[in-house]
Amino acid sequence: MDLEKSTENSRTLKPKIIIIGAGIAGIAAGEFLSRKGFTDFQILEATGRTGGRIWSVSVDDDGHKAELGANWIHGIERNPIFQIADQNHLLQLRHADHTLKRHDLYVMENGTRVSEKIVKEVDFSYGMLIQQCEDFFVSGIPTSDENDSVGEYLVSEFEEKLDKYSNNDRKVRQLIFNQRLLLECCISGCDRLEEVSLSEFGSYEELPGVHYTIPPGFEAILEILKKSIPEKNFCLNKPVKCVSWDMSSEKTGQKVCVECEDGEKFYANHVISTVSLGVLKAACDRMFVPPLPKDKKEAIQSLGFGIVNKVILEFDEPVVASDVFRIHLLWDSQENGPGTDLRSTWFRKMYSFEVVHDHVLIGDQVQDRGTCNGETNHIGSQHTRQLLMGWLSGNQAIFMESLTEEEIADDCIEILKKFLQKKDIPRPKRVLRTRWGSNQYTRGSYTFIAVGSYHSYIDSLMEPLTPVDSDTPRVLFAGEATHPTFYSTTHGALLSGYREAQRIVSLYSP
Ligand code: 6YU
Repeated sequence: MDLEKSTENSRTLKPKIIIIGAGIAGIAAGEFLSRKGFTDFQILEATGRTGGRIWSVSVDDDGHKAELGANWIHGIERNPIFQIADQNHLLQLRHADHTLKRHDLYVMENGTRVSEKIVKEVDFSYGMLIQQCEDFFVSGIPTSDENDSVGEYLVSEFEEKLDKYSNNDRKVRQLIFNQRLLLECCISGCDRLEEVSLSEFGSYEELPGVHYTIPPGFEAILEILKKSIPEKNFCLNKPVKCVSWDMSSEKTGQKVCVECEDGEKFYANHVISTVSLGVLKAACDRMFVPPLPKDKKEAIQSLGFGIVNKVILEFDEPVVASDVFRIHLLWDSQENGPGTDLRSTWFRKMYSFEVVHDHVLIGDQVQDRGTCNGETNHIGSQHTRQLLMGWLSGNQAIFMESLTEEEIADDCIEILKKFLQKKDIPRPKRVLRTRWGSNQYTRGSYTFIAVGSYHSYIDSLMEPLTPVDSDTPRVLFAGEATHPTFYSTTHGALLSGYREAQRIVSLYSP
């Protein structure tokens, strides 16, 4: 019998589907399939937990959470994550005016505080320059071939703006600008902005509206999506080794074989892969048989996938004054070149410490003085715990992964002593740090369009694999890296999961 014809007939039946990865893209795909009555699917997840790069951990017994991965809902309008959070009352603890009650400090290495007026002036110029970077893509303005990086553009344009300042005034502005570059590296997910394509920078679409955190934890979004997926459809601790996508199984009429590291095989009509771009970069050659087409491999190799890590310090007593939200670290200089001793410089890539939780313990009771976006009240001098969080990216971020928690604590104490000009910073009770770079099932944090790659590569990345003798997509690709405008975000990942599930559903709809 003509196998393809038999498959065409079976299109009236519900197919068997394998989803690789239980991050938000995989869970969204499963939720969409369930909603459409496609119940015959399995989500194979390599690790022992669902969520992938969404990972909320409890920091006490009172429900306070710290985010090891995704932190903010990036914008409100048209953001499906915001819609889920809002409809399910996950943002109720939020107080819109919280940040008005606390302020940021901008401090130089010698402890000198920089005036808000200068910061605002630099921020204004910096914001204009970022806008200009985006305009190259948005308005189709060509960039110069030799100088197509966000880093080079920002540095050379800012140099010009600095021309009218001299001495200390110039130095302070330069330090604020340098600090903004470190922050931008974390936003873009790169080591240096010289890696980020200027011509493609504006392809990322920023959604309007504020950036919320989710007080019960970002994982609460996943719990809501997971409600429509039966538990039996999840298969944890099942790392997939190989996807054979041009294999005919006459017995089953199903065409894709997914082989796991433990040797177990799953046969399916369709597979949705949601593994990260980092995993694809490291493993795509051995993961797909036959090999991926040339243009997809080129896209995988060329698109950027950087490392962003967090360092979270839990103190048993307040370190930062209760009216401070964030300390911006204005380092004197960056020592990033080859041969730099990372052991003595890694922390210079951290651009701030922010207070993520600050609560007072009165006997057995806990009163919030403010989560990331929470309310701040002065409640006297009872026992106060404080959580500070720092971010860093690139080589320094991967180096930090190799340090012990004691070493990280030692270095952070020195930073706080220096910038706060305090002799007596207590030892943190706990250090939590992420290791997204060495996590073998992530191999980095999120996608950016690197110099030499193109936004159109995302189209190649998401293109399904269809055997030559067929018109039926067998392996489909979702995950944040496959969203054309919202790459690097949770909403991009979620929408990509819906998109690929819909692609399958539409094959079976009359
Ligand atoms: C957001 C935010 N946020 C901070 C940090 C990180 C990320 N993001 P997953 O990897 O989750 O799932 C795949 C699963 O597959 C996983 O469970 C694996 O274990 C499994 N797997 C792998 N291999 C397997 C195998 N062989 N077999 C079986 N299973 C396997 N997003 O919306 N707000 O604040 C941040 C942030 C530190 C690490 C973020 C944020 C990114 C999201 O977390 C991420 O996109 C999604 O969770 C990915 O979900 P997924 O399902 O696709 O993969 C140029 C330019 C400008 C553009 N950039 C602007 C940027 C704004 C975003 N950046 C800031 C991000 C922060 C702060």
